[in-house]
Amino acid sequence: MARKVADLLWEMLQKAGVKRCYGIVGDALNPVIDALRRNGNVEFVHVRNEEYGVFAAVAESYFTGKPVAVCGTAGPGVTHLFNGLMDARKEGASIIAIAGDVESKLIDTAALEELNPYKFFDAAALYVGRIVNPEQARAVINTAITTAVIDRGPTVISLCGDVAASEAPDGMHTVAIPAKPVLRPADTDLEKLADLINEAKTVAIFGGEGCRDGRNEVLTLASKVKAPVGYSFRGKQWLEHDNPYATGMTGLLGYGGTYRAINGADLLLLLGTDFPFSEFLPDSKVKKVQIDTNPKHLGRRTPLDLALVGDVQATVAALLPKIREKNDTSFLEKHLAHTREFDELLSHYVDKGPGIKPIRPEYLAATLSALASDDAMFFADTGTACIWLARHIKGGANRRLFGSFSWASMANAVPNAFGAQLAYPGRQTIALCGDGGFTMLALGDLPTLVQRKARVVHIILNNESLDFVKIEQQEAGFIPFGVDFKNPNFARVAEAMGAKGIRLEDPDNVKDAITEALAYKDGPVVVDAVVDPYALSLPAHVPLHTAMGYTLSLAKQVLGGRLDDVIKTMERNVRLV
Ligand SMILES: Cc1ncc(C[n+]2csc(CCOP(=O)(O)OP(=O)(O)O)c2C)c(N)n1
Ligand SMILES: [Mg+2]
Repeated sequence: MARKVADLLWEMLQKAGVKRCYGIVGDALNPVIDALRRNGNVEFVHVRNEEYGVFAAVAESYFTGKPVAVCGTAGPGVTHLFNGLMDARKEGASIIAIAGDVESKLIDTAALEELNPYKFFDAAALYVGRIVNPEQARAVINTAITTAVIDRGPTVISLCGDVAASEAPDGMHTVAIPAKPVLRPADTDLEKLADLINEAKTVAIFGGEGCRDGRNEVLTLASKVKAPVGYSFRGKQWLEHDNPYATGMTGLLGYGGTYRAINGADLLLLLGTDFPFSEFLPDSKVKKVQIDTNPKHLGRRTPLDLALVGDVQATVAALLPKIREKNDTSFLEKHLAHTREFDELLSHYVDKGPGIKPIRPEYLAATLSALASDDAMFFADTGTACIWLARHIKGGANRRLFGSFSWASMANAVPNAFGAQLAYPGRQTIALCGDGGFTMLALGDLPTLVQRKARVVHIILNNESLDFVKIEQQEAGFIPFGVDFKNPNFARVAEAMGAKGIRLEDPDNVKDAITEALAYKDGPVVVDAVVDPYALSLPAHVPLHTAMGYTLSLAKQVLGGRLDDVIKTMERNVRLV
């Protein structure tokens, strides 16, 4: 049989390292999926919603560093991909979306399911190619693959069914993918940076995702200049564990001494981070330097004294020999002490947890962290799950944490976990889900996990509310509205779907339930944990007229970096009103 355009597609994707394609088949994609079947080297993962497939692909790509394919077919199936592709764009995952297109003779005729891929994918994709002629295929597929891999983001190949089924042109179809380039600033800029660091009495570091490969270099720099090291949510897994200089996170989810450290230093080094909450970054009192591979990140969150394009590992390695060791540890000690105080504060509801019903999410998360394995992978839904992940799930050299940290979509955790589980079968994979998030996307695809015996541990924070938004509304001085709902017993629903279900209502059972869930080897397990919906929302209990002013004041305090004081206030009041 003659080689088709669709065969060429899978050959090239396979050569680029694609192992899986997540999605749903249909019309324009039928010849494409038939070619996948013939090829036999790329696994098709049928999901019940294309969006779920993209979130799974995002996590697989993020952790393996390899490109992953997703597919959806003409019009409606394609539109379901969109939210996941935005997530891929923001989280930096190499995703190649194969979008079924109407027959080429129908383009621009308002045909059934017709969608203009250029307009539609404009906000999400780094590149959109529409194959309407077999002669274009090699170049378009090559560009989609290399762009996704090198620029780490989503690209789209829009493919008409009739063209996919057409004969492919002869010729070479290899895909040459370069290794990640080493990017380092000019020597003059490195000299300027060394001077700034050597002249500063106190230095603080704030790192993000860009420290993924540069952890050792960053810690060596911190030890040389006695700098406290704070991190963004995406930097947590690279910089928190086994780090004697770690002072925690800042921002709305923050904890620890970082806010004061970065606002109180002479010089702040922003390393590989695009931390978006400018109001937590210092003003001109503190000199600021930013290092990032992406020039668009430089200076957009805060004005800089020096901006360097480079990857953190190569740049800091080149910098280290130019740095004079500092001996004064008092600045570092002060902020480490503050971090320890904060840790004690955070442990309050963990320590008291066994005696409090409904279950405190802090206690649930901390128990999970303690019982999970050293190489567990944790995923959190956007919502309060992120707060508990940030504060109570401890990182480790081989632990991994992921979420929709930059796009902030709901319902990401379970599909993320599924993708990671397929890439690393058998490794402990835990999704901390909101009940809103679970019912939005995860529930519909639970049968997919059952069918594949995918070992995803779902821990549902069953608070019968969109709690994160409830907190947001209160902090902005609104009366909570549109945020409450009723749930079924998710453990029973899970059992009916063929998964293992565990209903958890009593704090005395937290340890046993989590132990049982983590030990389950036969497929997905759903722990339906009925948790305290007021865990972080004291103002809900306060009379309304007081609540307005009070919550506004709380928000301002949080924005002013006084999260510790806010928590102290809550600690003292939450059970009294
Ligand atoms: C797709 C999407 N819709 C809406 C939002 C706004 N939003 C952010 S968090 C949240 C509430 C999440 O509720 P749930 O999953 O129950 O988690 P909880 O905060 O209650 O733990 C909402 C509605 C969003 N980020 N993404
Ligand atoms: Mg909820």
